Amino acid sequence: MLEQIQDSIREQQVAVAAKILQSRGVDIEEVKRKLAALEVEVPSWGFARAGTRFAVYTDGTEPQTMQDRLAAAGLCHKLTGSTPGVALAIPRDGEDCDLILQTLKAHGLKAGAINSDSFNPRQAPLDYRLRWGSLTNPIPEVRRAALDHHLGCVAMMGKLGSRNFSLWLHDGTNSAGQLSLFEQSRLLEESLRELTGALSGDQQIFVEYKFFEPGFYATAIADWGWAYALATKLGERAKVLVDLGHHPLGTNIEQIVSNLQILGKLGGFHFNDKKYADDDLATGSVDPFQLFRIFNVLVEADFSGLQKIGDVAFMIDESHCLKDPLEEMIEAVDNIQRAYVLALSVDRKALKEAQDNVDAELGDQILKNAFFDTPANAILQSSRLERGLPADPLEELRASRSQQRSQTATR
Ligand code: PSV
Ligand code: MN
Repeated sequence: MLEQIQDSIREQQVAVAAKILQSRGVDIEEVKRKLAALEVEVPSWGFARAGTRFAVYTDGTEPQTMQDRLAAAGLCHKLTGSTPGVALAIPRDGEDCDLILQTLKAHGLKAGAINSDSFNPRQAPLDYRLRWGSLTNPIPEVRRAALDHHLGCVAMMGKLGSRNFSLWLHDGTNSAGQLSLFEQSRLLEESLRELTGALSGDQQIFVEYKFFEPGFYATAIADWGWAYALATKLGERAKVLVDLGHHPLGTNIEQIVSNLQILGKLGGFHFNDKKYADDDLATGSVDPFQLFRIFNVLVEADFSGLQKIGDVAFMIDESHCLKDPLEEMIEAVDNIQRAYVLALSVDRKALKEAQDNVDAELGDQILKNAFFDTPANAILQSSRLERGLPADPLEELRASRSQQRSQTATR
């Protein structure tokens, strides 16, 4: 009975949504079609419990192994229908490609970007001396071994059928006397040229930047300008990766996105949200309007033909410290889909006219209408139901977990 009432309310809401969109010159079926085509890549590390620099508060229920993490990713995809690709961190997820492939397949998944994590100390020469960096480490033996690790990751990409190499380096300095800035750049470029030269077929490398941490004085790739310069030097295969958490407070990220699109160098995103620094919170959980503004730019570029949405890699990179990691991942996917629906619901013709007429007030009202007055839930839910997915994946997960708990309790 309750379900029937919910279904009928949903139907009415969808009919209203269709009318609202129609009044803005937007076809709801087109929005649903685009939404269904949006793939969001989830990181294997995001299914584990993360922490701050102070502690990791595990309660024993979190995935510990690659197999556990991919099982959780499989569940995320089953519930959302939108996350078939999983970004892998090497060596954390192991280096046994057959085992990784088998596990991915068992859960209906595919390999996403390969993250060549070279920040965790391991066997010599990649031991404590990684404190001086990886690809810019002034100790030749360490630098070579770090580069070899990256080349090993490229070899794994071939075996796993992964297209994208996500490059983030922990390289940086804490003071001006530690390393010449010129030397840091020279070593970086030399290493990256060899790395990029190893790519083949349609493989690409995404250069990620971050203005601080762990280098607090000068990180090797601190901002989008330098990431762009490197991507340009490295050629066609290299693009820039925008991690939302890697900017100083107040940065206009959507402008960086549009600039990179104009320059033909936007590779993709690491979605997350922040309040103060690289907080790695669920994307859209602190500032959903920022996420909307970013999607607004992406949709405009898609419509104008500058860059198709399908050519952008949508990846999540979050650190799930407090909430249940799988739940927080589903929350993030939902927030991304929501932002996309809202951006697709903008009255583009009216916005263009307002901008041509320098009617800034009207332009802002048009964006605000789309953000605040689009029944996004109804659109998202009906699109999911049409694809045989649960209307609310988070609620579905919670319901199935509580059912499992009560079954175990009565046994
Ligand atoms: C660094 O802060 C980063 O954003 C990079 O993408 C890493 O690969 C990721 O976090 C995982 O810690
Ligand atoms: Mn990142």
